[in-house]
Amino acid sequence: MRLSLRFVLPLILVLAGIAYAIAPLVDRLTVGWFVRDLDIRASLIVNAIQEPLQEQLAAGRKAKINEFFNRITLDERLYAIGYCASPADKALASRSLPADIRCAGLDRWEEPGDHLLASARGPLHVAVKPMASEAAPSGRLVLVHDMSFVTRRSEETKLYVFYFFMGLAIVVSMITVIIAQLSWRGWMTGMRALLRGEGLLRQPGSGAQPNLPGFKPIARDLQRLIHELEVETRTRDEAQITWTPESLRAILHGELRGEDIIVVSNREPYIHQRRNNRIEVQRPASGLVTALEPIMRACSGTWIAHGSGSADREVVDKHDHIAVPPENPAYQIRRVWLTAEEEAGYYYGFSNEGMWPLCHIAHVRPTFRSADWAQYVAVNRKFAKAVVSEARTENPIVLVQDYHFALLPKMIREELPDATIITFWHIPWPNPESFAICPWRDEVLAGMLGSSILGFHTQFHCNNFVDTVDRFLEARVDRESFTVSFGGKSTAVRRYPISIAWPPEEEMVHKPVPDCRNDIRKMNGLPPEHNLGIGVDRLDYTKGIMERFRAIERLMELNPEWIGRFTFVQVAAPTRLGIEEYQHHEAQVRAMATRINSRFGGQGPPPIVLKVEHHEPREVYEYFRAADLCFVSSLHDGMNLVAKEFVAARDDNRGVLILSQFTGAARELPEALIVNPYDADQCAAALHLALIMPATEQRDRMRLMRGIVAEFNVFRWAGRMLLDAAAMRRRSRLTGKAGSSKA
Ligand code: GDG
Repeated sequence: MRLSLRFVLPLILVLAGIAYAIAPLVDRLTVGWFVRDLDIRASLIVNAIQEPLQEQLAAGRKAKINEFFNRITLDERLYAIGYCASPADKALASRSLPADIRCAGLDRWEEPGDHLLASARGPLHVAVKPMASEAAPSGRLVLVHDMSFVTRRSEETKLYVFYFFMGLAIVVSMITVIIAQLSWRGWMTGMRALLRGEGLLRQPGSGAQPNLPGFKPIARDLQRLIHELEVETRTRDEAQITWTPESLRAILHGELRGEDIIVVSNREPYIHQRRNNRIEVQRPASGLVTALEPIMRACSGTWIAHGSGSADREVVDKHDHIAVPPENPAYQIRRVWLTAEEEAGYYYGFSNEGMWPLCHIAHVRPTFRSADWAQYVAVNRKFAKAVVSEARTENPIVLVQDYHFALLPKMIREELPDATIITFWHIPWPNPESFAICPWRDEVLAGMLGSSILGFHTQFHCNNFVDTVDRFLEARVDRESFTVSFGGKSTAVRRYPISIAWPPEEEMVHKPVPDCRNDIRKMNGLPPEHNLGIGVDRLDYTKGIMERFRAIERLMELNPEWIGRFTFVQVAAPTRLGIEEYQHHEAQVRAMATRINSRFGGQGPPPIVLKVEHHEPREVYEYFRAADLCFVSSLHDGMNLVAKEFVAARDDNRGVLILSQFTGAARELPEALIVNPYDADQCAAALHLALIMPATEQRDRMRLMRGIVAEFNVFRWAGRMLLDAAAMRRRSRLTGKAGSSKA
């Protein structure tokens, strides 16, 4: 309809203009025709009355002649008639002859021209005709015709011309609009389908999508071209951008028009704890928080998370908001309160006894309970409500974090169909056989597929996810574009390797490396030049801490020269203590450290210093800077940020990273000593190699790794997702649907 108006109105205006312009022309033409007719008519009248008039003139009956003329002018059109014998005479004429017409001035009416005379009655036409006969008295006849009928007809003609052009405009525009609409619809249907990457290439009958044969030859090429252009633009843009908080902000304000970002995660970035009548702010040990906190500082917005601190309720406003970071607020946390039952079922139960072991190959069996599942569903619903209440527009950008919220994307999509939902899965995704263990596997998958974009750290995990969907759901999987269409929506499955902020905060690295080395050694009762290794992890069985200790033990066995000369400090942040498996694991780790220390620690410093307590990030960095090596031995890890943090901390280009091949980070940091944590001998050899590695080799390896972490920092991670979200929103506007495109 809008299209029709946009087309018809200008057309009508143009044609009205044309009609307006040609009306005077038509007018002049018709007047010309009528004047010629009146001239002919005048000649006819003269011929007709000539004889009787001459008889009367010859008889000298002037009164009769006037009477005769008055009779003739009863004719509707002949207004007046007169006879002039010579220019000096007075005219014999009907009563109606205008005073302006006198015998003396008849010559003027014989000259070429329209011969029009204005009068109160309207325009008059004056024709002067000589009497033709030579025998009888000569002279000239003046015939005055009433032209008002010509004016009337001319007006009517103008009106007809105007109506004609209007009618023509309407008919032409209607025909054009109908034709345009038909072909436009066809094109739009084709283009939309094409831009959604579907439909046109399928055979008739294979689905509900239109099959437009006209597009077939170009569809695949066009689709590929769009994809390539997108990838190329993204790659070029990505490579050209120096990824900083500022560039991220620029994307947010440019590409995403300053949209608000809502992050949802279980763990909050700042926890308020009451200790000895004081409220302390703690930064939790969490890779997710480490990665997302600088993003939120750059982007502002709202971070929705479980308020788990003992003093959390005391510090929020009446909307459960608190501005953070405390020293320099940049964004707000919206705290969601959970009951003990909810936390037990949703967090400890389904998330950490079910999903966590399900997704990690760490040989711990997942435990699934229906009561936990019920709480998981309820808590996901609770967070969905929080998202809706925090959304300021109908199409916010929501970043859903991790396996605690597999159902959340679908729940948000139901309430905010136009939202752009980016879900990031921070842990690995298992193969379909392993995932099949989950009794609610279909619900979990359907929930995740409410996302517009679903991100994993590695392509391997993306592949596993797509294979799982393909195996268990009635979904369409496109392996070329890596999208899954399910329930009328499509989800892009993408690889976004996470990272850390670069450069690291000044506060983390301002203490010089020699000072860190001295202070940390002194603090742990170690000699100044003692060889030091570091491990920093949550006390989680997936981190391979026991395998790490086993490798240290093996090092002492194979290379006893390190006994008393090498100590490994393990910073182990307590985690998930409500779960039996974790309590058991902690006990095993403690026992193992004690056993190894008693075996090799007799003659001096112990091989292992185990610190099961929370450390602030600044202290963690001090350990990184003090150490000769860092050992990351995860049995399975989505990425592992500790490895990247160690690299970031070493601005002196020293230190060796030993890294498990089962971490996502191992794909990005091949200059680390890559090991299989299950192979104690290999790990012991790597420890030995690290301890004897020349400074030059350490520097070469560290420089390369620092280059990678600097370039692929966390701002790039978030920026890539937001750029993809922006492209998706642009594409959705084009195809007429935001958030997630219709399948
Ligand atoms: C998940 C995935 C993925 C450790 N101890 C303390 C402490 N930390 C910090 C480290 C690091 C973070 O915690 C741990 O990050 P990771 O990446 O190693 O591991 P997860 O917590 O399991 O994270 C993982 C990550 O999500 C991001 O996607 O890489 O694969 O499992 O920043 O420094 N921090 C503090 N005190 C400690 O005692 N403050």
